[in-house]
Amino acid sequence: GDISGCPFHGDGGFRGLLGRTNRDWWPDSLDLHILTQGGTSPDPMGEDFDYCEAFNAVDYAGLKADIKALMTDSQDWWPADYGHYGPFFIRMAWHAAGTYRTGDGRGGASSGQQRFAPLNSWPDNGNLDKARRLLWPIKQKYGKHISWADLFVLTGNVAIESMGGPVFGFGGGRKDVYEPEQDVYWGTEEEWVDTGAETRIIPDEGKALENPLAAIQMGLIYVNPEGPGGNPHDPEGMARDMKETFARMAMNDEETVALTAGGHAFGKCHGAKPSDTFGKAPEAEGMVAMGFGWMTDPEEIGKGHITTSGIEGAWTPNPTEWGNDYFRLLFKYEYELTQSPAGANQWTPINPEEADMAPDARDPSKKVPTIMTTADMALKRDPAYRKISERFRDDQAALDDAFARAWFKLTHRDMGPKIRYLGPDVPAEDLIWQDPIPAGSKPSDSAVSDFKQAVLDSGLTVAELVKAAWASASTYRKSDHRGGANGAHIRFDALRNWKANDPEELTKVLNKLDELRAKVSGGISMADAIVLGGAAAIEKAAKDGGFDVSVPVTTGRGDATEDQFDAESWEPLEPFADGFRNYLKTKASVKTEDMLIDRANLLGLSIPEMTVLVGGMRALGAVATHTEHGNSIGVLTDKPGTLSNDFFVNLLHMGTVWEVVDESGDEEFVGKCRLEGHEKWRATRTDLVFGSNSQLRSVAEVYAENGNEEKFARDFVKAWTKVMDADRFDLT
Ligand code: HEB
Repeated sequence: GDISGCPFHGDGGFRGLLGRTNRDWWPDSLDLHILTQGGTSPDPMGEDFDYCEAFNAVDYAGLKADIKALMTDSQDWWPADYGHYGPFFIRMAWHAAGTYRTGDGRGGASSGQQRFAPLNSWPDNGNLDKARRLLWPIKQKYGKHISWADLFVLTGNVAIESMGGPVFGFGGGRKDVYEPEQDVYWGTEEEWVDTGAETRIIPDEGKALENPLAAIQMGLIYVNPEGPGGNPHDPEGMARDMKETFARMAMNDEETVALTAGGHAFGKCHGAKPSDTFGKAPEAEGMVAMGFGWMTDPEEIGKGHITTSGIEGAWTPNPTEWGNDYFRLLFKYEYELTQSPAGANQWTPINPEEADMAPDARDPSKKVPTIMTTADMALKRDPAYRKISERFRDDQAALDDAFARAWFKLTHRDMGPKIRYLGPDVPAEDLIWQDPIPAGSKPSDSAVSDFKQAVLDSGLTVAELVKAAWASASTYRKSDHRGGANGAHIRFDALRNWKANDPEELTKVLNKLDELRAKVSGGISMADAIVLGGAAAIEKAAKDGGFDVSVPVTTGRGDATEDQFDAESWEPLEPFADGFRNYLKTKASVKTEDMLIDRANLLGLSIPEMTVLVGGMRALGAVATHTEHGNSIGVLTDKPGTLSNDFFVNLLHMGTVWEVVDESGDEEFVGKCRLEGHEKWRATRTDLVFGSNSQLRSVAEVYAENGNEEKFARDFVKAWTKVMDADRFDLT
């Protein structure tokens, strides 16, 4: 991928890592932050709670039956359109999952974030607060055995099934969190979509959608249903926005068409009244609203006078039944641009037959016109979408299959490998986007020690071996549980040739490891060999530093085959910066040290773990070759390849003064002898931040202190092992 794939590449501006945060949107909201200071967890279930065990003990059939019964158990405080909550719940599940983006793997359904700000108050999530509250009695009944996150998705599935729609399967295992995620960048705009946030793709002005964002305006899940920036007269722009945003959700054109048409086979849009007659979003509401937002006069609710998107009407004559009416009507009629009672742009069929009209949501005896949004119209106005739509119109079975599969992918995309799925409805079929890996086997202890010895005798350096193991394991991201050392995907061209990996060197190392593992009796998988090579190197480096530490390796990794590997889907995993290897491809729209923090977060590391890893890897010489000072930048030691705390000692040494290397644009620094002025070291922002930032400095000091040398070595090995094992879901 080129720079456009960089999750931090914007349109030239400079921004903070997190953009606009909850505190910026709602300065008055209660600050619970101070209670999690010092690492105290907000999770009431405690550390010992095992959600997998709890889920596996759930009365799954009873749970599904209760959810199904709820579909038609209309409540006066929020009556079901057509007497069926199914469509409403599908939208809830889709919006829970639809925040996923490939750029950094964040968003998605897997932690139940729709319960928290900002998502609970996104304009696009309007009235979904009611959907979640309808589910509370069921959540309460099944308690710890079903997480909110799982319940959202399962309810979407049951909704589809209960209306006769096709479902591919369900995997549970989404453990709830009890706080808003703070690591997700949602953009910098200071307005929401409904109060003036600009659309993010304007080709005429050279404006492209900033990575990793996948939504077209602040507060939307994907596109603006009324058209680009609300303009219904730009069919090309509409299709362009849909293609761009859905691609960032890992969906191709066929999946996009199937999902949109399949989803809109159900339910209706709500735009009965101008939206200024409705209350604020939940996060901004008064206390008596008890977490609800978008308050409507109860009498109006009873009459069905609801406004959500502002668009008004159903897509089909049978909004609670799966079928092909959506495509039938889309192609049968010419549609004209009209306005909803709330003033939104929408499309209405010209001269519809009575039988093609929809029932009123509260009064089945009354007939109302159906509608299409501008986004729906793209499915026939855009040539590529149209071809797919026509095929689906004429082949119901093809639509059934495509919708079921795309829905399953949508709702499970961020769960990682299939081994993380729980429950009786997990489909047997392996899917390429799950990054399947064959089961590995465990080599004998003697095979492992023979192999490690052979590696040390091979002439490969400590730095080379450590870099290779890091290149493999550090692809992991906890946001969607993809990447990692398991599978040995690093040996495929697409990954091996990432610039961060020093491809030539890595190729040499991998070839050597491959050759050596073949000589060991019983065999060792390539994935294990890469990790064992790193372990052997670190043990040697520790010994050279005077520490007798062993680096534990849990073998049993498997090797993915080429046909289990979808190279394109791995593109967003390429590191554009990896502070651990002191690598930076190009200056980005965030500070280089921000990118270290981001990567540490995706690896699941704490501040001390991040710190000790950086210091250790620098001492080992495991830095990428990317500047003229390639192999030495940040390596603040005169004995590289030895595991020592020299990086911290020398970084904090008062005998050194640092200066910016002018032509580096503030990215590179030279450390000079304070007394004599000669050059001692070269370093990057990622290095100096451990001396300049007061909090990181306090941790760096610990590792530089006399008496902590061995602690440094042991902490390094522990953090290293954590990264190597980050994707070992087979171990627990
Ligand atoms: Fe949808 C609804 C748009 C996709 C499913 N949507 C809706 C609405 C709108 C829309 C505007 C209305 C809301 C209210 O309430 O008002 N979508 C849209 C767009 C897109 C979409 C623009 C992209 C293209 N969907 C989708 C998907 C799905 C869906 C993918 C799934 C799969 N939706 C849905 C549903 C509904 C909706 C089911 C209904 C809901 C109710 O009824 O409540």
